[in-house]
Amino acid sequence: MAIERTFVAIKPDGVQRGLIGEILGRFEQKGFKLIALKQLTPDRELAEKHYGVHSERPFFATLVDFITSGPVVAMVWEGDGVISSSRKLIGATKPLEADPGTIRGDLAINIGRNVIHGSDAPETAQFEIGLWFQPSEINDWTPSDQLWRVEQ
Ligand code: IDP
Ligand code: MG
Repeated sequence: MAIERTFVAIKPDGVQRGLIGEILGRFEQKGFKLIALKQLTPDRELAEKHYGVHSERPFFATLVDFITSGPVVAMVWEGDGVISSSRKLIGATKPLEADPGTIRGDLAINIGRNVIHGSDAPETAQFEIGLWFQPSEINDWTPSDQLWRVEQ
């Protein structure tokens, strides 16, 4: 597996429900490396670009209303295979179909309130990281316990 970067965001419902620590902890405990983190309320332009692939879908306007309704916690995580692994940690889009043990499976019920976003492929990860973060906001660092997570 190659070292990858992925964009993850705790949506306004996750922030409002006090789930930031719980969600962040799952990525930390897995062993991925947090290289960028900020809280912001996205404007419509950012939200419409982020969800541009869904612009023709009937739920697009309500999705943009929701994601711009309050603070979001935006992150970049780095590690071996982090893009697909994050999607597994997150679980299926419909929380009632998400496996127990996943973030959506454990913490959500409704598709429109599924608490977290994660990039679904290398191209979308690159696009979303560039959309939400300036290069100067991304921190390249080596965790002091790296030796104990990754074969050297
Ligand atoms: P994903 O978040 O698992 O990648 P996508 O299909 O990319 O799922 O959809 C983006 C977001 O749009 C979902 O997380 C969900 O919040 C919302 N969404 C997707 N499909 C529906 C729907 O049928 N009704 C309402 N919201 C939806
Ligand atoms: Mg998606």
